[in-house]
This record gives sequence, C-alpha cells and structure tokens, in this order.
Amino acid sequence: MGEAYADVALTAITSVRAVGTTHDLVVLVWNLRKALVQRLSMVATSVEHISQTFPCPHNVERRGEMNKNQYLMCSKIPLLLRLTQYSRVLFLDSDVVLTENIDYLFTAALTPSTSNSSFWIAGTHNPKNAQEIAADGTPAKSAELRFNGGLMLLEPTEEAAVAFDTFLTRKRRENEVAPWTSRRADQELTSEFFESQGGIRWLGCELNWGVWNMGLRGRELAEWAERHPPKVLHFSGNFKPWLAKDELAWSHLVKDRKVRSLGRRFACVWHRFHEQAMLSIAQNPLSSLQADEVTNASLCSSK
Ligand SMILES: [Mn+2]
Repeated sequence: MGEAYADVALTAITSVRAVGTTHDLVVLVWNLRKALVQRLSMVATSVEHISQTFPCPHNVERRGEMNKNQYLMCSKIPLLLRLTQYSRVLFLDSDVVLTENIDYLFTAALTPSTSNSSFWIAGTHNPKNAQEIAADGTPAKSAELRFNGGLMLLEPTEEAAVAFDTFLTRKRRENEVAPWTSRRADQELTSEFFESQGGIRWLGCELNWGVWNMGLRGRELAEWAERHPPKVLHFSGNFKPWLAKDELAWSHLVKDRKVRSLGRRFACVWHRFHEQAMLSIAQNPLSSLQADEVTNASLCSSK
C-alpha cells in the first residue's frame, strides 16, 4: 500500500480491531512517509516494508504500454507465501472493512476443488447475478469464475513461493512479446497459478462483497446481500467512499433505488469506521494529525 491509501488502510485496520480479531495484523507498505508509517504502527502488530523485497521493480514508470504491462506483472503473492512464521495468512485489500469477526477462517477446513492440489489459495468470486451464487455463497456450477483478490487466505511455504516466482517469470517473458496482455499478476495470474495447481478453495462471497460489482449488476445482487449481510465490504472499482463529495458519489452511478440505498448504507459503514480511525489517531499524543484532517461522516449522520 502506498501513500494515498494510508488512511484508507487505517480505516480497514480499525474495522478489523473493532470486530475483535485475536490475530496479528501485519501492514505491507511501500514508499510511505515516516509520519504515516508511525500512524499505522499505532494500530498494527507490525509494518513490513516491501519495496526492497517486492519481486518486481515498483519504480517502473507507468508511461508506455511495455512499462505498464511490466508493472501489472508485479505481485505481492510471493511475499505473502514467504511469511512462513505464520501457518495461515489472510490477505485483505486496504479498501475493505469488516463488519463481523472472521477469525474462524484461520482454522476452517477448506475443501480443495480437486484432490491433486499441491498449493492452494482460498478466495471469492464476483457474481454477475444471483444464479451464480450457490446456497453457501460459493460460485454456483454455472458461474463464470471471476476470482477477486480483495480477500485471500494462504498457507505460506517457501516451496509455494518459489513455484509462484517461476510461474511469474515465465509469464513476464511471454508478456515481453506483443500483443501484451494486461492480465494483472495480483488477481488474474494468481487465480491462473493456483487453478493450474487444482488449488482454489472457494469461500462465500459474503466474505468479500464487491459493492461496485453490486452497483453494476443491479437489484438481484442487492437482494442477495440483504438476505446474506456481507461480513467484508470491498470498495473496489469506481466506488470509493473516501472520494465521495456529495450523495456519497453513488446516486449518479446507479439508477436502481434499492441498489442505491444499500450502497449508501455500505458507504456509511465505511465512513463511520473512518471517523473512528481518525479520532483515535488524533487522540494519540504521538500523532501529528491535525483536527481538520478528521473528516466527518455528516452525509451518514441519520443513524
Ligand atoms: Mn480492492
């Protein structure tokens, strides 16, 4: 996570603490100002600087197709697989908030999709409609498997890390030849690697509910989310509550009233955690947070 997402990550962390996790909380950062690292250190178990160890030059300029595609081929997965001091790692994007404790994932028995899986990852899909969701929230048989990288559960081993590195190196070499693909390492290539190992274990999509995906797809998914309240809200894509100036930037994007009001409700969950995060940082004597940096969630004030 870079500079622009420091306070977004703080919000995510605040929510993880609020639901009472008993696990370590490691924040992965690169190119972050000292003051912001210090701010994150106040709430995290540890802050890991990944700029040196990231298995790809993160300073590649994003100018030009070639560089852009090289940039997209970077991945944090090998780094996660090398956190071998932990038996399981639950990766969360910084643009998520938890509304329920999901610590059970660290001990859950997860069924592999085939019996010959050497390495596995557990994750969720982005459903297109309610038919693509099975009764337990995992993809229905007919679902197009759009793996979403916002929440991933892994068991770190050096062996898996090396295998993933090798796979990425091969993909990068293929990618040097036009026409370049823009399949991103952190999501599409991750699922391709683990799929080829037979090892994607699907979790229910209430564990990584794409609010923007819901907005794009419409009412059916909103109704599903009302029946199965999301445990993790993921503000991926074009719906970022922290960028919202008015009406939570939602009303002009989504026509359906029901979807709109649910999206606003979810955005307000984010805003309340954000407010809580900023207030607790401001109260910390070590922080240099200015009062005017504490945004207010006034758009959400009717609780
Ligand atoms: Mn995300």
